[in-house]
Amino acid sequence: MFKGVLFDLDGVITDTADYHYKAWKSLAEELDIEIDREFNEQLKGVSREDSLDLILKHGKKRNTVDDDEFRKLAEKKNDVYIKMIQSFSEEDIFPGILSLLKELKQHHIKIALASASKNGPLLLEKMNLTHYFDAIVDPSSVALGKPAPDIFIAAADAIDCPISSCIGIEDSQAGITAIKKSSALPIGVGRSNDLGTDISLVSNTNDLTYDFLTSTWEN
Ligand code: B16
Ligand code: MG
Repeated sequence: MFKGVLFDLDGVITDTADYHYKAWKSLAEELDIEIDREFNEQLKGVSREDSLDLILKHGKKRNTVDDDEFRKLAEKKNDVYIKMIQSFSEEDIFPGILSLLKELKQHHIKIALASASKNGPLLLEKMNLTHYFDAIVDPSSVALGKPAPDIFIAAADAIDCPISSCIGIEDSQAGITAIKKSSALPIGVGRSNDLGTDISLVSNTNDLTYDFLTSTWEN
């Protein structure tokens, strides 16, 4: 039986994936770079700096931006994003997530956050979810971001569970790859077109119940 669940945040616990996209899109427009939702699939789960790097390369402008300008652009995107999430509250928790967290607690399953976002702790606070988490990994403490497995391995360590006894839940291509490499069991939130046909998927977080996790684990 699984002993721990490692949660991604943006796109799994709440709808911030869309706010990240909108904040990047507005920055990209200022730089005369066109991005769409299909391109955005590559940005999901990827750190702020790596996302900006991908956008600039996509617009063939990477060489025109020096380190100082790069830092300012990353900060600018974050300022826009922070404004967007100021009003977040319990009402912004995706359907089914609160009851899943409660069920996991009742069954003494450990819970960790494995989000690439430096804003993760702030969002959990705003949604009043911090107390459900036995550990929150600081993404700047791991050597490599998703799709490397580091953050999921660190999350399992932080809750004292062998990684092979953990389930990881993700909405991004980079995150699913990271979970697979870590040897935790992946569950995806999204479409098979984006996340693949070889893992257990839900299209709606309402389907993420303790029974669903158990049956996925046992299959
Ligand atoms: P921040 P997750 C990721 O969070 C997002 O999916 C990704 O779009 C974002 O660039 C990254 O966090 C960094 O976020 O700029 O807030 O530090 O999906 O891993 O929970
Ligand atoms: Mg995500």
